[in-house]
Amino acid sequence: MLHKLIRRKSERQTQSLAERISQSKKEQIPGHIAIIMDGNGRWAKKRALPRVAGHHEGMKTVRKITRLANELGVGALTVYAFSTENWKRPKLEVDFLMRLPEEFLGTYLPELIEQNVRVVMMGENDTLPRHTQEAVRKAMLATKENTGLVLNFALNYGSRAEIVQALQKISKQIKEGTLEPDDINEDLISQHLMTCELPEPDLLIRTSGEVRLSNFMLWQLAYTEFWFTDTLWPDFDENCLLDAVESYQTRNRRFGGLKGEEKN
Ligand code: V07
Repeated sequence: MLHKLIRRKSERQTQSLAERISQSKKEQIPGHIAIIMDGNGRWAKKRALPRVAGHHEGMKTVRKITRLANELGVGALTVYAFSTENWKRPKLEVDFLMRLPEEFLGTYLPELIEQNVRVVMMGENDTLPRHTQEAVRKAMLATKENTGLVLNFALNYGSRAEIVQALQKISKQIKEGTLEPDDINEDLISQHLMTCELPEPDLLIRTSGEVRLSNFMLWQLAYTEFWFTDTLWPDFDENCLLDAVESYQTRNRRFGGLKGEEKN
């Protein structure tokens, strides 16, 4: 009897998740979602576990959210895995974090391939440990022809450094005489950022109650809808993503018919 009750309850929950998914798909799905995955350390602390246990659990959330984003038909998902600021953390924590790409890909690359997901990365590749670079490179190579969700890992990424790098590239072209100062416009700058292949994010999610951008995609987020939640990243599940997407869809509905400047 108890078993039956428990099964019925879990069936109800699965059903309502499936229902929510199909409801969401009837409306505009954000083409690009960007996420600041905060609260892994706090999640661990609450359980008297080491911080790295929170990072590890957070990695499983990346998998879960990637699957749902792909199923919803999201075009690109950018996740902030490691910022240029994160090097200041204790060495042991940094070493652990730098092993996570390998662990993630070692475990989930086959299913990412099966789900037609394309893995890409933005950030400074050269200063990552060799083993991290190799794992990411292999995954990008193995998925480069995939046409489903683009899963973009911001790894050793900082937005100001990205803008500096773009300006350096543009300045060099001017010095060489292949570009005129008057050719500099918003499009040209966008084309020199690490996101040049991706559309701008439609929805930014930050977990764990912090309400700031922390040097994440400053240029690209100019027109993006923001969704902040107190939920810690390891606790962020399918229903949490649907909450964010539904909120985006409600805002979108309110702006129905309005395009571009009128929206702002
Ligand atoms: C990291 C787990 C998610 C929460 C935030 C911090 C910890 C997945 C990756 C990853 C990166 C590149 C890649 C494949 C997977 C990752 C770091 C940290 C450094 F190609 N999760 N995750 N990388 N965390």
